Amino acid sequence: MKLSKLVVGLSLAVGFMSGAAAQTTMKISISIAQNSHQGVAIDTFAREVEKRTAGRYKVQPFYSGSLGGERESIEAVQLGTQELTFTSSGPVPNFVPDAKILDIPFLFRDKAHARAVLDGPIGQEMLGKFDSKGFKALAWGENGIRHMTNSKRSVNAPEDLKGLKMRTMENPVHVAAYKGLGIVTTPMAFPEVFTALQQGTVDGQENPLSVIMSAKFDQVQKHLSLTGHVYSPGIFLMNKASFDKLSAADKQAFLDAAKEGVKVNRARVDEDDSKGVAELRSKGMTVVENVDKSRFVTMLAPVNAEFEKQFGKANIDRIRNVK
Ligand code: EAX
Repeated sequence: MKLSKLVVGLSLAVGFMSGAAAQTTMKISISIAQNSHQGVAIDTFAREVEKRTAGRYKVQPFYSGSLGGERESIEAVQLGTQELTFTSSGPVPNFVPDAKILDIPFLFRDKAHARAVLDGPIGQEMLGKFDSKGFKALAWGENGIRHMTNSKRSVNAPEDLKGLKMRTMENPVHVAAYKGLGIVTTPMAFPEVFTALQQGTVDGQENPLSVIMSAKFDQVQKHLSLTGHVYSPGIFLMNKASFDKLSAADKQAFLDAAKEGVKVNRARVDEDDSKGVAELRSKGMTVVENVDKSRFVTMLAPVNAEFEKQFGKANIDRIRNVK
């Protein structure tokens, strides 16, 4: 055994013998199942925090919205009744309005573009905007590229969406855009979606393949169209006061642990995207793979003009122009 390992082992043992008085347990939550791209993110984060702080901090993961949906979890993190959450950007603009710009449909060319933006100066600046709202945003992760499902008909073109009743995230940009596509929008927290689809309260919903599979929406939805209409960022959020209390070294440990979580999170999204269509077909879904996205973009022109006014065309172009 290496001497360093022996020293760590001994100090841990001493820690336990003295009652390990310094151990702090924190909660982290996701709204979807453990067996998912978000599950691996928080499980890895928890393991890495424990390892990197030599067990002084323990992170307890909660899955499937057992602590509430994403909006409720973000609220709890802001208040400090829960230290951490991994969430999609869906309800984030209700807390940090500047983040709205990231949810514009067809803003990113693909995942590589989105990752480059989020990991680059624009994404890092955006993480800083959470500070004044009671959060420490540890890192951008990924929810994925969103596609539409419904129980009524194959969607090949935007005209097919007219009158479809769809659950949307509680996100003002999404709601405006989907209305522009003729969809009847019903914002709803994620934990309620399966039942709403099952009971026919809504006809459809939209989510990345990772979410569609982990939530087993194939059991309650017949049609999937690879609309790829919007990229959905994920984010590791921590209560600001809880983060500020950490030593400089522990702060770094939490930031690094989040980075490790993001790595496996993105790798799982890639895996899900590559096997998703075959898997969902094998479960009985009808999949339209070749969707003419330009027709959706054209239909969204008036809504996009509105977004340009609201967020500034230069700010949107800055994102679009990242190579
Ligand atoms: O974060 O609410 C949603 O549709 C989200 O994409 C999902 O809960 C995963």
